[in-house]
Amino acid sequence: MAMLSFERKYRVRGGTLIGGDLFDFWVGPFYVGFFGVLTIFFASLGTLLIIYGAALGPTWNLWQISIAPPDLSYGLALAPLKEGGLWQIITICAIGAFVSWALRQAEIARKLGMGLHIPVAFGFAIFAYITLVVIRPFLLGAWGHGFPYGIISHLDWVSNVGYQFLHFHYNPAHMIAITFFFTNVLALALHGSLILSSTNPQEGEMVKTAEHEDTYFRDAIGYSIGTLGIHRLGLFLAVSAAFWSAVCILISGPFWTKGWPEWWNWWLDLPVW
Ligand code: 07D
Ligand code: 07D
Ligand code: U10
Repeated sequence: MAMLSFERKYRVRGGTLIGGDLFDFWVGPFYVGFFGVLTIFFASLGTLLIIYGAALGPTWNLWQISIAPPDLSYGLALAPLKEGGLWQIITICAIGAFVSWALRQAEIARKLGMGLHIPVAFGFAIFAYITLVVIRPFLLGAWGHGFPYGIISHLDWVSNVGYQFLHFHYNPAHMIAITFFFTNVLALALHGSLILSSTNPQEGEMVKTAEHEDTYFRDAIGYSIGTLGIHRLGLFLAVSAAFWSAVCILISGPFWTKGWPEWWNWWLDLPVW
């Protein structure tokens, strides 16, 4: 109830980036806005095209449905619909939907007078996706380097591309990205457990304060990053994971064509030996 009355109070005009008052309304709980309409348009068109692609294909098995990018021989040209053209239009729809979603996040944040942290953070995920299906294929000279849109087929793509570089674990940016992912999990586990341990006490016990939380970590590891700091750290870890993921695939091909284990020869080649 508190939530509903708060929403009523803050459901005010303004904050839109484009379209003025035209789309400045809600449908049920959802804020619409110009970018909400655009999201629905791109997401619906993209989904319908995937369904159309599935109807053309050999299977209705959800796990096996796959919309492949064009053959490498098409280079950076447009391909016929049934030979990768669908993939190209679906890619445009996906980027359109993701970017519109980010801009809708920005409009909602502006309405509420909040910071733009959420759309900026989502921007890193969009950047990773665009790296995979636009920037890297463009640098390699063919849309065929993008990944296919299918649940199992996109896993095959990851494995194949990994083995093209012999042993993808030796990719230094992949190492950094994985370390950020793992650190992010550790940080969320520590934070989630700390908050529950202090704010969800047994019956009859008092809810503890930020001082308890700080003291816990000072006692345990000599330092507390603080209640605001842990959220800054979490955001940094998460966007860094996405950023270094984008870097690790961007350099694979366009900037390094041999196996990744060989990259480490610079160490053996140091003149000090
Ligand atoms: C929990 C938020 C909810 C989102 C969900 C995903 C769809 C796709 C479409 C049938 C954390 C909704 C899924 C709308 C249906 C069709 C055409 C987010 C949460 C529940 N992957 N991937 C998955 C995507 C890439 C990889 C699962 C998307 C890269 C590996 C799901 C993209 C590489 C594994 C999925 C994308 C890669 C997966 C669970 C886009 C490197 C798994 C995702 C747009 C990043 C895991 C069968 C999840 C799995 C898995 C979706 C890109 C690798 C189907 C939308 C090319 C190794 N991926 N993925 O929970 O079980 O995300 O696969 O870039 O093991 Mg993938
Ligand atoms: C791209 C998703 C963007 C999503 C968006 C939103 C919807 C809406 C709607 C739910 C980036 C989509 C939203 C569709 C849904 C509703 C309503 C996120 C993206 C915009 N790897 N590897 C990574 C590990 C190996 C290889 C990244 C680990 C092998 C290749 C990450 C291991 C080989 C590529 C990572 C491991 C190999 C990667 C993925 C372990 C295979 C990439 C995370 C423990 C033999 C990919 C940018 C990511 C990459 C990538 C982790 C193993 C190959 C760091 C932990 C050795 C080819 N791997 N990997 O990028 O960097 O998320 O992509 O062994 O391309 Mg790897
Ligand atoms: C955090 C937090 C915190 C909180 C929090 C949270 C982080 C301490 C205060 C939030 C965290 C959680 C709630 C935890 C769980 C979250 C996750 C694990 C993340 C993953 C999330 C999901 C899997 C859910 C995904 C759901 C989504 C994206 C919603 C889908 C909604 C829509 C598609 C509608 C969007 C509305 C728009 C664009 C505006 C326009 C709307 C309309 C016109 C009306 C609706 C019209 C339709 C539905 C048309 C149909 C078309 C569609 C759906 C497109 C597809 C087409 C098809 C044909 C299928 O720190 O603080 O607490 O809570």
